[in-house]
Amino acid sequence: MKPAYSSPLPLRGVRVRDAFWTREMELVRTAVIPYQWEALNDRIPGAAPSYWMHNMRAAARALAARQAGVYQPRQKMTGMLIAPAPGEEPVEEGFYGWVFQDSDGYKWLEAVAYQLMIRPDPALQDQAQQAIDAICAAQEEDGYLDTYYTILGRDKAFSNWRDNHVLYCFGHLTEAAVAWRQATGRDDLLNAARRFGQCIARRFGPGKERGCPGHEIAEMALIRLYEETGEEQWLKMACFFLDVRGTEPSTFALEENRRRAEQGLPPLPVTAARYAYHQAHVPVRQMTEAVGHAVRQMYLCSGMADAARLTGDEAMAAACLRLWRSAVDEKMYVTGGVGGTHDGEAFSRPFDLPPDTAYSETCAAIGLVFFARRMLQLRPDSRFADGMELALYNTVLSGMALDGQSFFYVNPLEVDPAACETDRRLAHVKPVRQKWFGCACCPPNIARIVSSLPAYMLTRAADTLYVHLYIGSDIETELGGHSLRLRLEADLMRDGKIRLTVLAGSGEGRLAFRVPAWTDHPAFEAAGKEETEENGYHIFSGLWQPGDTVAIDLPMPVRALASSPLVKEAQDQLCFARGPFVYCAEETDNGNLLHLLYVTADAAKRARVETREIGGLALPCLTLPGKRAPAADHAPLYAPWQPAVKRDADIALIPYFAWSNRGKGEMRVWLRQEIYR
Ligand code: FUB
Ligand code: ZN
Repeated sequence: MKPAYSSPLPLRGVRVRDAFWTREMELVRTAVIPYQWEALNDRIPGAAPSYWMHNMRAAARALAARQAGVYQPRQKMTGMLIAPAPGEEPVEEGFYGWVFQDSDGYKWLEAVAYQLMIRPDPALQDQAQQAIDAICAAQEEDGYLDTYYTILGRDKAFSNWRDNHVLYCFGHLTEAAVAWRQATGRDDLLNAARRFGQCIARRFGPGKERGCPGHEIAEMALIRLYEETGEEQWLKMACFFLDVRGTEPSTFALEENRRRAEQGLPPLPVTAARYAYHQAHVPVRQMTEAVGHAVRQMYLCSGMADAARLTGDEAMAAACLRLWRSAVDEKMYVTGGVGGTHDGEAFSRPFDLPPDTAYSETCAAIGLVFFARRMLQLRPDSRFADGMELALYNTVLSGMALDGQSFFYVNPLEVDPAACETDRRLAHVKPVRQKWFGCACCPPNIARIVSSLPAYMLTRAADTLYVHLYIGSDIETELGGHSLRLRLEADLMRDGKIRLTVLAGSGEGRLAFRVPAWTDHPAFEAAGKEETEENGYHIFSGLWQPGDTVAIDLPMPVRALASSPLVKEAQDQLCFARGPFVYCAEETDNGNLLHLLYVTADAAKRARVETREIGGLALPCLTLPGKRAPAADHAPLYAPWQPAVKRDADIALIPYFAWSNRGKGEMRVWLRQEIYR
């Protein structure tokens, strides 16, 4: 029987009450969102300026000047980062930053909206309203809304969808607009998104000009707009963008050649490799491998999965499954990160997962979480939730310092600060988090995903509630047409003992609990209910009434993980994990030269789990028995082989997401394996 599609619960229906995640969500509310507002207004000393508010105001000025017939752009459109000349101040009328700078503030607004759904905060709402007023003032008469083009040359507004992120900004605007309406009931931002959408639709669509986003996100955003408003045109627009992608004649090729013609250059042939970066090398239903820019690929997959669910498009769903397998079974780091190469911030070849030169962008891991949730909606299968959880607890969180005031864009699995600081091959890898970035896509993306955590925890089909993530929470839902109030008690930082209690209401239906890949011998108990297992979910069915409980025990042994023999860089190395957390060794605890540490798989069984404080947070850390090889200072570079006399060493490991919160030092996820012969 085909499982019914499921939907996330409305955010207001789930209140997170979890020792770990409540703190993360509170951190985002109290520290990250205020910090990012300062960043958007260029008030963080020593941080790269954002120019977000500046650009909104400059666009409004440009519009007024255009109306008065005195508008003259002062800068050239280069498609690259625009910054004031050294020693000069930004001019009021100028655009600064990347072409997609607008999206940073949209993501911030989306995060604010989610937080307002959790708890009203008039001061924060006012601040967001200021941002929205600035956005609306920057919108053109015909609905166009992209400060880059409004300031630098509206006549070119639709000339380069491949590179210039117009639809990326539109997508983020739309996501924020839907969240804002859900949080406040206000339509101001939604109308701005609709007007921009209509402006695009007047020119592009079936029977009009063809085009699709060079950086995906509009697809899933349009589907959200459709689901929020019921206005079918947005679903159609999303499907149009998906259908155009990868078909001939390539719209990107046309744009490229149009620009070349403008410069008097001959047209270039279209090569599949060139377009793979944008996932425009084949039509979406024929895609088999996750390729190109990793964030783009994950966002595309998310839009495809949404479209497959809403249109029942089996070929699209099958392509999503192939892309999932490629991304997760062949190209994902053990930390849930994706994008193995900094060359194009992209997916590399299958099994090419170098730990030190990894890209593993925070946004790409966030994209994987988006994709996973949408796959779960299509078909509840615990493997999607396993991937989602891995990315969330490790790479997504590693993107932000424990105090919420600095961020990683790239999330390596091995760091030697001296190498990062001197070796240009590692220029993208930072040993410490940055206050802000010229390209600041990741920090506000973390804010919006953490603030909307409940959207990933549970989904509901007509008669089944799926618990995908074990995060303590109070849940209001419907089951079999009746309202239920449930309490889920969980604390995966401590252990895998979970309890669900029906607090109020009664209803007939199924409660489905994920059996995580990280547990062994799990136990599920609920008196008087029928039990089944389906696609990695333990399901109890029956009539649920107040006082009913489900007791779950998910043992969380420390696990030693090895990688496929095809991952060259991780051979004969082990990494340790417990529950959803992957661990790493840091110099602070173990001294430098972490490559000289040796472990055995057996050490997992002898590991001690101890709570230690890192960055003010009590975290479950591991101590393993291992060895350290000597590092003789004056040893010759090469010498006849002799057995190294390794000494016993206790190896201290901390959760990967918490690395680099105690100053600069080496870090390693994969540790060398001591091989006994
Ligand atoms: O291009 C917009 C965003 O900036 C991408 O998603 C990130 O990878 C960064 O390049
Ligand atoms: Zn990013």
